[in-house]
Amino acid sequence: MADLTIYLGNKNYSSWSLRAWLALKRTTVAFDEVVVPLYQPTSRETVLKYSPSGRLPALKHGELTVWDSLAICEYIAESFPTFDLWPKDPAMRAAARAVSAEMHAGFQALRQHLPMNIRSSFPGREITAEVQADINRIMSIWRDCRARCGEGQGDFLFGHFTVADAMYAPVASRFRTYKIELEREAAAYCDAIMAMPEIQEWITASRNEPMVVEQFEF
Ligand SMILES: N[C@@H](CCC(=O)N[C@@H](CS)C(=O)NCC(=O)O)C(=O)O
Repeated sequence: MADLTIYLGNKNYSSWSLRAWLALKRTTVAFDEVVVPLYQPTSRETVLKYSPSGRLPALKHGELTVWDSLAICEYIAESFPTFDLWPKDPAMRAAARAVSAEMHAGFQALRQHLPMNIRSSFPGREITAEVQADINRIMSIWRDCRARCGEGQGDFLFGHFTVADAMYAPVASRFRTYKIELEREAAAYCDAIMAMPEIQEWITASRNEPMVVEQFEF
C-alpha cells in the first residue's frame, strides 16, 4: 500500500478526477487509486468517508486529506517539485495558474452541454451560442499559451506538461467525443493530449466500467 491514495469518481465521466489523477500520474510516484462509482444509492455515504466536501477527487497523503482537483494539483506540484508541474518562469507560471483557475471556475455551458464521456462518440450534438462562446474562449486560451512558450517547445500549453494541461485534458476529450470543429492548432493540441499514454490508460479503464449514467453533469 502506497503512502499516497487518490479517490476518484467513474473514469468515464469524472472530469475533475481525471485532472488530479493525470497530474499525479505524470510525476511517476507510486500511488494507490480507489474508484467510487458515483450517483448510486450509497455513493454519497462512501464519498464522505474520503472527501469532506462529498465530491471527488480527493487525495490522501499519510494523515493529510486534500480535496478539490486544483488544490490536489497544487499539492502534488509542491510535494514533487522535480516534475516541474508549473512552468519555472514566473510570468509563464502566473499565466498557467490563471488559465487553470479559469477552467476550474468557468465554462459552465460547455460542462453542462458536453459532459465528459471519454469512451464514447456523440457527433452532431447541437452547439448553442453559449457553448460556442466557451469553445472560442478555450481555443483563444490555448493559442495564447502556445504563443507564450514559442515555436518548437513541445506539444503542451507551456511546452512541457504542466497542471494547465491536466486542467484542460478533459476538454480535449469532450471535443473528441462530440466531434467539435476546431482550428488547426487546437486540434493538434487535442491530439497531443489524447495520445498521452496516461490518457490511453485512463480510457481503457473507463471502457471496463460497467456503469452507464444517463443524466449527469460532471
Ligand atoms: N470543485 C471540485 C468539483 C468536484 C466534483 O464536482 N466532483 C464530482 C465528480 S466529477 C462529484 O464528486 N460529484 C458527486 C456529487 O456531486 O454527488 C473539484 O475541482 O474537485
